[in-house]
Order: sequence, then structure tokens, then C-alpha cells
Amino acid sequence: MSADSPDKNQLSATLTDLPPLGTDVLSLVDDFRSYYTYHLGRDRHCTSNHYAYQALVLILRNRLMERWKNTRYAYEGVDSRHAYYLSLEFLMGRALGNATLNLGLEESTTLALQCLGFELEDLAEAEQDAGLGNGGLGRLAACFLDSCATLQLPVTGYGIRYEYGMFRQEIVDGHQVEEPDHWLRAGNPWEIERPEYTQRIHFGGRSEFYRDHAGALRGRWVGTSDVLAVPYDLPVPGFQNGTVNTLRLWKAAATDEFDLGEFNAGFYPESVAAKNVAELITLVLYPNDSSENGKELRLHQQYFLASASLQDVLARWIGTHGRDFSTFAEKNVFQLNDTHPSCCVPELIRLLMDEHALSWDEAWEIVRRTMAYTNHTLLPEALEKWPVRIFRQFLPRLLEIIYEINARFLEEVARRWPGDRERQRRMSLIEEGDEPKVRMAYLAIVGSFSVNGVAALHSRLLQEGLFRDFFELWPEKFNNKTNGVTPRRWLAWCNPGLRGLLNETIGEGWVADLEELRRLEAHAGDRGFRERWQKVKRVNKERLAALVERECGVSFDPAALFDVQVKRIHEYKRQLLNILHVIHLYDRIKRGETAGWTPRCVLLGGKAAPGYVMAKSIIKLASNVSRVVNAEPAAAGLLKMAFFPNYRVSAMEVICPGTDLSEQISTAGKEASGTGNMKFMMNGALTIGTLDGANIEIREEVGDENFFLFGLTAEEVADTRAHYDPAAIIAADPDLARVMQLLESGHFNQFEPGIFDSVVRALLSPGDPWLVLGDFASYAEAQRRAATAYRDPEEWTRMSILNTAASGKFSTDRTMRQYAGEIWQLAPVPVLEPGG
Ligand code: T68
Repeated sequence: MSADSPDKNQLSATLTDLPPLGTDVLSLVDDFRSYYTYHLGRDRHCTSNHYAYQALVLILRNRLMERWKNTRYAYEGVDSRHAYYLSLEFLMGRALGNATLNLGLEESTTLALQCLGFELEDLAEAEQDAGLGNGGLGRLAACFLDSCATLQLPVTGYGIRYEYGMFRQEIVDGHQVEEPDHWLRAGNPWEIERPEYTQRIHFGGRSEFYRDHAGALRGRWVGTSDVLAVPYDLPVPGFQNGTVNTLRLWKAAATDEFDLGEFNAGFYPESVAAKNVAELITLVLYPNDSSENGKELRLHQQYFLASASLQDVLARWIGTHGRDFSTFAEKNVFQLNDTHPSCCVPELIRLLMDEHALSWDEAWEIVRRTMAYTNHTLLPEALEKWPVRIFRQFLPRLLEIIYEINARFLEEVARRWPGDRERQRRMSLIEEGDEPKVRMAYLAIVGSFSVNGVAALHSRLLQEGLFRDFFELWPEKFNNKTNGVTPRRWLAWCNPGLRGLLNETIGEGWVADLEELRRLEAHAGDRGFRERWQKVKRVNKERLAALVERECGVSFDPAALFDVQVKRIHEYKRQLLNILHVIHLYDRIKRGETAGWTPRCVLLGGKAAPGYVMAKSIIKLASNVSRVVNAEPAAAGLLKMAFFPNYRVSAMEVICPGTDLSEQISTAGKEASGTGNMKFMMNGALTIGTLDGANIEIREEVGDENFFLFGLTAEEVADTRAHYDPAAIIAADPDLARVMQLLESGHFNQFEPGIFDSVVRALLSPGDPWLVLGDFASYAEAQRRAATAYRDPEEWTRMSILNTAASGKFSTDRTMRQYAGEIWQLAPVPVLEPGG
């Protein structure tokens, strides 16, 4: 060995085997100063918290980095089976607080920052939310990643690095105005770009057949326009366990040869400008949470994610196993977060057949054994269907494969139900009509070994309704996995007051084992404990009141009942029912019916899809009703209402600890699960809710006496539709009649005539699918029970404690254990802490 060519192993060890980084206060201070001064080039004249935030992220990221590497080595060392969570959305929110908590560095970081003249909370506030998701589905993916890392499960997330996340919502004159969310403007210090793992994605061109060397007929995709997928990795730390998993987000980039033709023809600026077209694919998140909108760019995003992620997994496989795919299905499993990534089914076949020369049967066997699909909605309008025409234009080879899957599938249906042509038509992956369409949910079901819903009721309704034919064919594929939320972010981090009280009362084990909270039940009867619980709640309500004052300019009295509904605005979620109830309270106040009144502050928040006109009217109505109520002298001290602008993950971290009453009031049978309901419960709010989604399981856990139930059941909703008669309901209910009278008379839109006509019409329509007026009386009665209960603080506090105590089931640790055990067949892989 010559002096200038050192042994390769030696070199790599010298390069990367570093002593563990210090986690004591002094090491953190030193490291921080060094980054602040040398790396970021700031000094004492810098007044912005932004650079201190950046320096802090970099020192924490270093500490994550060593664990990240150890985790990768641990997985490689045991050649573990690995799960991939594929999702068009990861609604991560802020990462700083979570990283300090999960690294176990909260105390030392807080002290180190204090030495340097900063507060951890202020620096945490300087971070932009990573808003790469619409709502529940994207936030669920984020909670899942946290729990998988905490359970030391080998799971990687794959998603898209949108340049613009969920729009920022401004409220102007009561109307929603969308502003772009350029969250990467100041850079993202958490991410690591890995151009060495770039993948090439095809679009367009055509599909053709040819004979390979062995004379076999094979398909291939030619004449394509290609786009590069460049990965950016984010660390996902487990809770104080040495594991750091990966979220890999893909960014689209033009290929080097992009429009070389134009370049050579002398159109240099044009050819450079054309690069932007490729990069459009990952420019912006589609802000529609529950309706498909059939835009070509959206299908590009979906295929881009599917292809890049599968190619990445296959490349790693070939790196260690060569081109032998015989054990691939034993080592890999892909969870499809809704149908959005379901191009994975035909794409994996294409990659295995066209690029790796497997036969159809071999490729199909691998797909069938590695894909699992989660459904998140019962709304038929949300089920994705892509026009065959668009597939033919942009993904011709995929369309061919889908046709082949369909032909073979329909043969199976015909064998099972000979002669049942109607059933074949119903179950076909292609919906016939003037514009034939690919039914993405059916594609996902046919290609998967597991199909799950996200709460018990939802999974049952899928089997009985939407997917009934498929359930009859393959009952064994169907299962339920009730959602959860991560208790690290949604209790330990967001509610430090309650965390302290819990730690003192039942120890610290609950953070990683939420069922431990049951031990609180024994303390619910203890007056001293209740007093401490009330104090914590009071501080949290003061914090929320300050936020509401700042964001809405409305002052909430922390002594009042804080009644909160925050979620996407959608008719099925029935924010209108809530607003009608506020109008009813206002009407009672105006009529002097205030004996035994419970002062109440109502907070509503959520974004409307930009094209969803009715949802936007609901926001406007909430704003107008707030304005009238808050200006009514008689309502002072009795009723307040505010619409919270730009509801997002970081806002919920303040909202849920300060809430008394959680509004979960969807029309039964419409909300697949809900997860906000779980965050509120965990933080000691009581729920007023229908028998829908996970509310049912929440009520089962906490007991009917600690839950304000109202409304029609899913079965009753289905039965009521045919004879629903809003006029008769109003005629029979003087309270409701007065509410509708106020609304129709223009009381809330005196200088804006007619703006709520469509809302009123929808409420009065016998065809109202959400039966808003149908549940009004029952809702108002449940609200009276809640108000009465709140006037007995001892009793209310007891119920609050019991809600937190019963929330153990709703940890995503439980959910992930079930996915790992029942779908993924995945075992934990221990990882040593640095120096351990
Ligand atoms: C939600 N779905 C469900 N969809 O509504 C909610 N859709 O009940 C459930 O708790 C949650 O998923 C998690 O399972 C959504 O959030 C979307 O955001 C979405 C986005 C794009 C297209 C369709």
C-alpha cells in the first residue's frame, strides 16, 4: 500500500468514526457559538431570532446525524424487513421542539440557551410550519413516523418536497384569502440533499413491444420526456431511544439534456426557462382535502412519487442482493396512504418486467405481496378516478399494464360469479362512459394484500357499502386500524404544565406507554389533585386567550367555557350546526333568557378548499356572526365568538391544551375517523359529538357519562334521507325557527344583502345530505348538558381527568404496533445510543 492510497476501510473509518457529541450544557453552548459565529457569520449586532434558531437546529441536527447513521447500520446489520409509508402529504409542523424532546435535550438546551440570552420557546416560534399536507391524512402520516421511530420500527416515509405547502389563510372582511406558503424561502436547515440518489422519471412517449434476446415478447416505454427526482432527507427521531428514521422527500428537477434541441437551435433563454416546466411537478401542494379535481399536474405528482420511491427501493435492493428478486417480498412492504400513491401498483410491475426482465407472474406476485392500502374517506366524491385519456397521454405504458391487471382480475370475478355481467361492470378498474376512467381505489384494492379503514365504524361501512363487492370476493384482505396521534407532540410537548403534573403523579412512563394514563383514574376523586389540574388548565386557557386576542382581536375570558371546533371547513363536518347554536345562544341572550347562564367563548377555525364556494360562505358566516355577537352589549360576559385565521399544526399545539369542549359534530357515517378529537381528549377536553368515526371509540373508552352524545346514528341518517323535511323540523321547534328567522332576515349581513342565501337554501333543502337541521334540537340539548356540567367545576374537572386517563388507546404507538404486527409483519430493531 503506497502512502497516497491508504487502505479504503481505514480511510472511511477515519472519516466517519467520530466520538459521540457532548449533550451537556457546556458542549451545547460551545457548539452553538461556533455555528452562530463561523457558519452563519452573525455577531452580537444580529437582532433576529432567526439565526439563533438556525444555529440551534444545526447543533441538534449533528446529534441526530450520529443516531441516524447508527440506525441505518443497525437496519443493514440485521438485513431487516422494511416498511415504506408512501404519502402525497406529510404535515410535519415544526420540528425543533420535537427534536429536543425526543433527543432528551430539553433541559440542557434550555439552560444552554439561557446562558446565551435566548429562550427555547422563542426560537421554537421562529420556525416555519412544514405544512406539506391538507389536514388529517397528512398529519396522521407525521404522527405515524414519530411512533415508528419510537417503536424502533424500520419504516421510511416517502413524499414530495413541495416548494409551496398548504396556503396561508388570511381573513379579509370575513372572507378567506389564500396567500402562498413559500416555506423554504429562508432555507430548511433540517434537510439533507442527496443528489447521489437521484432517479429518472418518464412521462409521455409511447409504449411498444419488442423481442428480447431470448425471443420473448416484452413491452417498453419509449420516446419519453424525463424529469429527475432529487431526494431530500429529513431525520425522524424516536423518543429517547437512539433511533432516527428517514422521511425522504422528492423534488423535481430538469434533466441535463433538457430541451437541448432548443438550446442548439439558439434559443438558450427559452431552453433554460423550459426547465421550470419539469420543476412545476413539485411546486405546490393541491389544497383540496376531500374532493378529487382531476388535474393533470396532480397525476404527474402522484406518478412522480410512486416511481421515484419504488426505483429508490429497487436500487438499494440491487445494491445488496443483485438482480435476484426472489426474496424481495419477504423484505419489503409498501403502505399506500389513500389512493394517491396507487400508481405504485402498475409501476412496480413495469419496473420489474420492463427494466428487470421478470415475467408477469413473478412481478404480479411481488406486487400482491408487498402493497397495502389505507382508505381515509367514505365520501364517494372523494374517490379518485383518472380519465383514461390522461393516462394514455402521459403514462401510456402504465395504462397498458392497468388494462392487463383488469383483464386478469375480471376473469377471476367471472370465475367466481359466472355470467354476472353487472358485477363485472361494477367491479371493473375502468369505469365506462363518455369519458372512461381508471378507478384508483379499485386498482389499489386489487393490487394489495391488505385494505384498511381508520376507525371501527369506517372499516365496517367500507365493507358494507363502498367496497362491498370486493369484501365479498376477498374478505380476508379487509381490516381496521383505528387512528391515533403521537403523545410526544400532542401532550408532552404542547402541554408542559400537564406533563409536569402527570410526571409527578404517575411517573414518566406514559410518554412511551400511553395506557399508563389509566392510573390517573385513581386520582380523579382527589380534591387536591383536581385543584392542580384546574390550575394547569387555567394557564393553558390564558395562553390560548392571548393567542386569540393576537390573531383575532377578540378577548376571551379564561373563566368561560372554551368551546372549540378546528378542522377543515366542510359541509359534512357541520360547522354550520355549531354556528346555528351560537345564533341560538345569542337569541336567548337577546330575549333575556339568561338565568343560570354559563359564559362561553366559541372558537372556530379551518381552511376551505379555494374552489369550495359553500365552505367559504361558512367562513364568512362565522365571521359575521362573531362580529354581531361580540358587539352586542347584552352578550358581554356571556358569549364571545371568534374565527381563528390560518389554522395549522403549531396553532393546534396552543389550542388543544386550552380547550374545555371539543366539537366533533359530523353527520354520522361521514367522518372516517377524525384525529383532532383525540388530541383534545388527551389534553383533558370533553367531547360533544355524534356517533361517527373514532368518536364512537372515544366514548367507549371514557364512558357515556363523560361524553356529550347527540344526533342521529349512521343507520338513522341513511333511513332519514328519504323523508327528511326541514320545514316540518323548523315548524316543530320554536328555538330553531327563531334562529332561521334571524339568518333569513339578514340580521348577520345587513350591508351585504343576499350573501347567505345559498347557505339558507342548503339548510332548508329536503335534499340536504348532511341533515344539519335534523340534528339541531338534539345538539342544542347536548350543549345545555355541557353548559350545566361546566357550572360544577369539581365535577367537570373529574370528567376532564377521566378523559385524559382514557385516551391511552389513541396513541399512534398502539396504531403502529397494529400495522407492524397485523399488516407489515415487522419487528423492532434495537439501536444503540452514541457511545452506548
Ligand atoms: C381524513 N382525510 C379524514 N383527506 O377525513 C379523517 N383527501 O376522518 C381521518 O381522521 C384522517 O383522514 C386520517 O385518517 C383527509 O384528511 C385529505 O386530506 C385529502 C387530501 C387530498 C385528497 C383527498
